[in-house]
Amino acid sequence: MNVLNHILNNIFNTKKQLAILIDPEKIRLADVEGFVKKINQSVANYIFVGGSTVPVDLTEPLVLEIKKHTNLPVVLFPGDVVQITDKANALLFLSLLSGRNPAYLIGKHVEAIPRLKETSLEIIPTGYLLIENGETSTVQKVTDTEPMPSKHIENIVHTALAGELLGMRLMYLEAGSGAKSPVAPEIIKAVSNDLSIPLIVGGGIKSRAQMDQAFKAGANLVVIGTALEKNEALFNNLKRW
Ligand code: 1GP
Repeated sequence: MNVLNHILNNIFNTKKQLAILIDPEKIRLADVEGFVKKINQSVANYIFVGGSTVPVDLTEPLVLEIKKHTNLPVVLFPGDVVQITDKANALLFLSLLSGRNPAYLIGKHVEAIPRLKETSLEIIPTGYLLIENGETSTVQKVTDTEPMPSKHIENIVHTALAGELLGMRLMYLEAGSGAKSPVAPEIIKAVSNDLSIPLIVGGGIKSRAQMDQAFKAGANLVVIGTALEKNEALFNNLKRW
């Protein structure tokens, strides 16, 4: 199964898409089965796995455990090279275009090559834009970069387009894990109006209404992580589109 084609086909068929993000540091292996069963009963299309500060060797056992309980594609959303495992279906090969830290623009990617050369993982070049939302996010701390001011919408759009022209196949607008508020609809709308590649939106989405608002503004794929970790009852609102 090719994950990028799957995403593109769904967009072609005007289908909304949801990914549930599981952070290996935030779940015990014993709880994976129950959590994944709830994902299976929801409208989710993908399971993303990753986190900003995941220690070595937590990702692979988690991916294997998830795969025991679902047929959904498992996509790595790594904070660092050590989170790469070929047990997943695909890897978002993220370049932090909002920042100016060369390590997260190209350095980590070079470091990842010895691992990637040995895998058959589907690798999806993905532009990643961290948008400011009033507090310091973990991504900001870990990558030592500044988020893009949310007022500077034109600059956000230009950065996304530069990523597209550089050959990125997906663009991810990120408010930060557990953000107080998600990326503003005006930003999503402006980026999606000009962008030709699929637009992913995540960070701080805590309700069905916020998810629907992101789709209405133009997101093709929404990511929810923290809200479901904290409140599994939210799955009840994700059973149908
Ligand atoms: C974080 O965009 C993802 O990198 C998801 O964010 O955990 O806030 O849902 P939340």
